[in-house]
Amino acid sequence: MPIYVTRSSMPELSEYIEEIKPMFETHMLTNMGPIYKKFQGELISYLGVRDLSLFVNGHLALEIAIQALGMTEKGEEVGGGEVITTPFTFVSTTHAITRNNLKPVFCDIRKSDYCIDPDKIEELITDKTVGIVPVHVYGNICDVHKIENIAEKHGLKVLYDGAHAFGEKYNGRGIGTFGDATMFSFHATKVFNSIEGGAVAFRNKRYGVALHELKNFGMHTETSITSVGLNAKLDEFRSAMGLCNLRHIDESIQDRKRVHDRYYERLSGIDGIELFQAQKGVTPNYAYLPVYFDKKKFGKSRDDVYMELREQEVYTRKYFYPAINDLECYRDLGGPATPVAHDVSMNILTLPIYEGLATEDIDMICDIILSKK
Ligand code: T4K
Repeated sequence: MPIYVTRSSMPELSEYIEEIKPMFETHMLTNMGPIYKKFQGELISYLGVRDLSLFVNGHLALEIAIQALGMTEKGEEVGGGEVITTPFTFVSTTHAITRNNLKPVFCDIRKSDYCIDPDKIEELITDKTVGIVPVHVYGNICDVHKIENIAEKHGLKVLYDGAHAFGEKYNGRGIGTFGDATMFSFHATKVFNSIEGGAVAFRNKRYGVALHELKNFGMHTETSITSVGLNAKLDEFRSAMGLCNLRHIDESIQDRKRVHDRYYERLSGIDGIELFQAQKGVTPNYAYLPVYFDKKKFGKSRDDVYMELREQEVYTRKYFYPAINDLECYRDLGGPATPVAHDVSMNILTLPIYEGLATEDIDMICDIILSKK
């Protein structure tokens, strides 16, 4: 059996059927129905956030959140707003900025956590900067305090792309409570899924109204349309899947920890293999298993390991290669060089990690990695 980088968590079929059964009586399938509301309430409590709005996917959640926070409007006021963000992410982050007619300005990352380097943000701020969109990449937490200080000093909005950070806490505080808002993705490939889905967690009630209206065609009331919105509502079937998966999320994360720990047992202390070191105060979710290969020391490059594993039907991923500012659609944007992001994107590989991945399979993967070229 091939092994992929991840495998979606799913409940028992009977559990899902139980959850969707009422719909066959009520015929209420979407538009923020009772299952959506139940799911929303349980998520608020699980994530420890003040409020959140559910979306059909993480990307649209991010795109709409940028608008709801007022970055788009401010961008028009200043004649072409700029948003400081990371080049080491999935392309969705950057597309969400660009599709709001804002210019992404790429700030380099730190080698220690692959997140935006807070010490390099301020030098990129101009009179056109309207916000910062950092990413908790792989579930590694950004330096939220430094970012908050910079944002306050310069009057900027902060929207975290927390697509990978579901359920994480920093010093006991839900990660979705930092910044003005945080997006979570519930895509099938994530730690937690509702098949497709996403959410924006926020504190300010004003943002809640804007998010709610923008994802529902800009409808303020039945007859009053106050903004140019779109349709990005999460439906009842997906909400039901979310409710089921939420019941098992703690066991699922616990099992990911088992997988993570086994890889670390096998791969730690090897010259040329760099593993991410746990962050102080962070309750992790083990979303990804990134490994940085230093060819000079290890003897094999990231691409060598990728190919060797592929030959044995182990499909790892080069998340996130190329760096965004090396992609065809962004490479002509200009901006400062981001050598750390470029280097990391060239040398990092994400190994299979998911609930239920057998220890023998992890060992087989490690044997292939550690075999001589
Ligand atoms: N921001 C960040 C930082 C993100 O990483 C993402 C999404 C977003 C924003 C946007 O959130 P969403 O709009 O997606 O909610 C995947 C996902 O499609 C994407 O959600 C994710 N990031 C990105 C990092 O990865 P692919 O093209 O690499 O996925 P795919 O189809 O190759 O799947 C990988 C493996 O997962 C498969 O080999 C098998 C397994 N799998 C896949 C699917 C689709 C399953 O087990 N079940 C499934 O249903 O993009």
